Amino acid sequence: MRSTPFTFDISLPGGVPTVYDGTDVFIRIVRPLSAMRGQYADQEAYEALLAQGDAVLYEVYEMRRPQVADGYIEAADEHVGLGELLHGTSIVHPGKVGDEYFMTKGHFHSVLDTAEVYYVLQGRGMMVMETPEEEWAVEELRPGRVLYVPPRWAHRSVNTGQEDLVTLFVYPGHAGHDYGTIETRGFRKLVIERDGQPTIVDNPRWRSQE
Ligand code: S6P
Ligand code: ZN
Repeated sequence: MRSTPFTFDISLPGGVPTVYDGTDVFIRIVRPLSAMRGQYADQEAYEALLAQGDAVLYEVYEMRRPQVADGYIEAADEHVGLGELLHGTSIVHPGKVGDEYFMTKGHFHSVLDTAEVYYVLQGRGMMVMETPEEEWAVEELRPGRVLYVPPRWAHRSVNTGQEDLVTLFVYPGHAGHDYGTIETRGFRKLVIERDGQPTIVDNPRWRSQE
């Protein structure tokens, strides 16, 4: 793993990073439809789509960074270098489950007090966000836009367009990921297509932390 300055290119359209002198520098995470059980409001549409095949909803390419013992995050069982910045591309494919757009699982950072920056490279979408204090926000994503996700805000990318939604993300190496809270509660807001337009609606299955 590199401990000297390095560069890489992100090919567009597509968002797949290219490194010229290494093959194992990116971690590639692929999330299929089957990894999203219980997350879409229309369970029937979910099962019907899954029956047609386990489509890939999104992919993440994250640059490997040093893993050191003093950066162990117990809550996430992850080892990372304190002071490192994790970064890479997130690619959400276009599509819908019923009238709800393809989206990421979404998460809080295990170290809640860590932020993240997103830069939109391609496509159209929304970032759905909320805090444990039950504030919520939705911001539009379009090429050239930077989104700052402050500490404490859970975040989920939603692809509302016809092509891949490609973002570059950067966040602290010790942040870790808490997926369980969102898996249990869902987000307060959903983004669905209504009259051909992306529309923000209440999640009927959202559960308060109380
Ligand atoms: C990591 C950052 C992104 C997401 C990616 C996939 O903190 O927010 O790299 O991991 O967009 O989303 P998720 O919710 O499956 O991790
Ligand atoms: Zn994150």
